[in-house]
Formats: sequence, C-alpha cells, structure tokens
Amino acid sequence: MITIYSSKHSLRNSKTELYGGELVRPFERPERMNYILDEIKNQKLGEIKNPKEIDFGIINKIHDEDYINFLNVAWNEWIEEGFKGEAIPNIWPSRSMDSKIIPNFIEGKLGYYSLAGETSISEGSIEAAYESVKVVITASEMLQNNNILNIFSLCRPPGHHASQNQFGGYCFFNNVAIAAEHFKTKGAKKIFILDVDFHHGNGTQSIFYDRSDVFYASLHGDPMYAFPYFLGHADEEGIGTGQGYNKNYPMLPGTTYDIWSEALDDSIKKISTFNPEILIISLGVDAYENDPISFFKLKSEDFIDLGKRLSKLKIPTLFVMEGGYAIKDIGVNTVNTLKGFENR
Ligand code: Q9C
Ligand code: ZN
Repeated sequence: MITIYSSKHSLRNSKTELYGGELVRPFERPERMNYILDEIKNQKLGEIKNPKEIDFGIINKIHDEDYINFLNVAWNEWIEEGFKGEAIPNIWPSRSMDSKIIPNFIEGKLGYYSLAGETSISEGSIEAAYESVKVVITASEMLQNNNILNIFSLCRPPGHHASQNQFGGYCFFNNVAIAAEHFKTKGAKKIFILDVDFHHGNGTQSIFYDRSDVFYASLHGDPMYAFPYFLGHADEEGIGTGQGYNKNYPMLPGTTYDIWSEALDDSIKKISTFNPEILIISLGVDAYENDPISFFKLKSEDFIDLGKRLSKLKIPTLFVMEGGYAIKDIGVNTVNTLKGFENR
C-alpha cells in the first residue's frame, strides 16, 4: 500500500493543551508521525510519497468562507495584540447567550470559531492544516486515477472534529470530508465514511447530516462519558434527505474487541447495503487499550483483524489518519490495520 505523507506536518508544534486544569504538552504532537513512518518501513507496507500541489478551492466546498478567513489570520491577529502565550479560546456563544454576531476582537472570534478549548493555535498550525489537505487530496487522486484498490493518507493534523465553521479536538480542516467532496466532483455518486477513531467525528457527521450521498458511520466512546460530549448518540440518524444515512455506535468505558467488532460487523453490513464507489476510513488508533485519553481496550492484534474485516468488502478504500496518542504503539496499531487489509 502506498502512503502519502508530508514532513511539513511538523509546522504544527503547539506547546500547550488545556488538560485537567493545566497547560500540558499536546497529546497530538509531531513525533506521532515518526513512529508510524518507522513501522511502515519495518513492516514493509510500501512506498512513501510526497503530496503534490493542489487547488485549495476544494476546501470552500466543505468549510465556510468566513471560517477559512479566520484561520488564515488568527495567529497574526493574536500576536499583534501582544499576547504572550498561544491562542486558546476561553469564551463561547453558549446556550444563554447564543449570539450569531461575530465579534471583531480575536479573543471573541476564537470562541465563535471553536468547539472546544484544548486546541491552541500556534505559529505554523494552519500552514500544517493546509498541508494535511494536500496529503489527502493527493491520495484521493491517486486512488481514483491509478486504478489501485487502497491508499494511506498519513494526515496530520487530524480532521474529523472540524465542522463547517469550527475547529477543536486537534482538528482545523476536515480532511475526510474534503476527500469525499473531491470524489463527488470527480463523478462518484456515493461515498461511505467509516470512522473508527475512539472519538465521535462530530465535524464529519455535522457536515453530511442532511445528505444521502455521503453515509457517515462511527464507532466511538459514548458521548455521555467521552469527548466531544455533545454529539454522537445512537438516535442521531440524519435529517431530511440525509435521514437514515448517519449511524452511531456509542460504546461504554472498558469496551473490548468482542463488543467493538460486533458494531464493526454491523457497520460493514451498512457499507455493503449502501454499496459506495469509495470507502473512506477515518483511521484513529486511540481505541487501543493503552491510549492515554481514551477508554476502549483494543489490543494491537485486534487492529490486524479490523483491517482484514474491512478488506472483505472489496471496495476501493482511502485510509486517512486521525487520532492515536499511545505514542510508541501508534505505529504498530496503524500499520497492523493496513497490513491486515492488504493480506486479505
Ligand atoms: N479527557 C482526535 O482524536 N480532549 N481528537 C480529550 C480527554 C480532546 C481527540 C480530553 C480529544 C480530541 C482526532
Ligand atoms: Zn480520537
């Protein structure tokens, strides 16, 4: 399997994450990629290629123009104010003051355009987010043009928490959503996005919630107990034309592979029935038993079986990196999934 990867992800190197009342070094850090690259070589997954230049206009089909403009200027506006730290949101238009008016001052804009407070914007963060989009679009084009059956888009920063108009959960642009839109513009009629990251992909769900051409299904920690808390319940099934094209499998703390794989098998039935031209996997490996911020109990060998079960579908598949924070093991867990898929 070919991997698309850009070393420019390291432009995203924020020093702070608001966690447990402290500012800690972010869980989503550049070194994550080194462990994955090492394991790609170790298990001889295949070639690693750089992304090509792309037309970033595709981002406008998923994200609102004012949100994109905000991301483009946020860091500069923040430092022009003379603030000493990184840009961390700290106030939101919440239930009791649900304003649609966008403030002028950067602190207000940060709240308006974010869904959580753990993701600090730092110098280079948004440049890295654009590079991540380059990676996923290059991978998508190769999958569609070169008559190959699978490809790995080693994206960083991740994307599935980013909505039309909000960043958070370590995500700025929704890479899988942009890829799905790309496939549509190139003629695909139906895309299925299966999200196996530990966290619910609230951004991806929200983007496609009213559409029947992009089916979104997710296996994740029950939002009663896990980030992003306010989306991802089992009764969220889509709206309007999108009714019946969204499926959530929230699961409880301590969930092991025997339970998790039942949900997986159910989602695989949904994929077969929907019969998409392209399958996109939001591949987070934070369902792993030793992940520091998650509560599922998948073992490294379970990821091989995950890949194997997905491969039975025989649908052209784009794997896109999302989360995974058990730093030393994310390489093994990621490449196990891809190898499990290849050795069908
Ligand atoms: N107590 C991704 O995996 N904070 N994002 C969690 C846990 C945010 C995860 C705090 C986690 C975001 C792409
Ligand atoms: Zn995650």
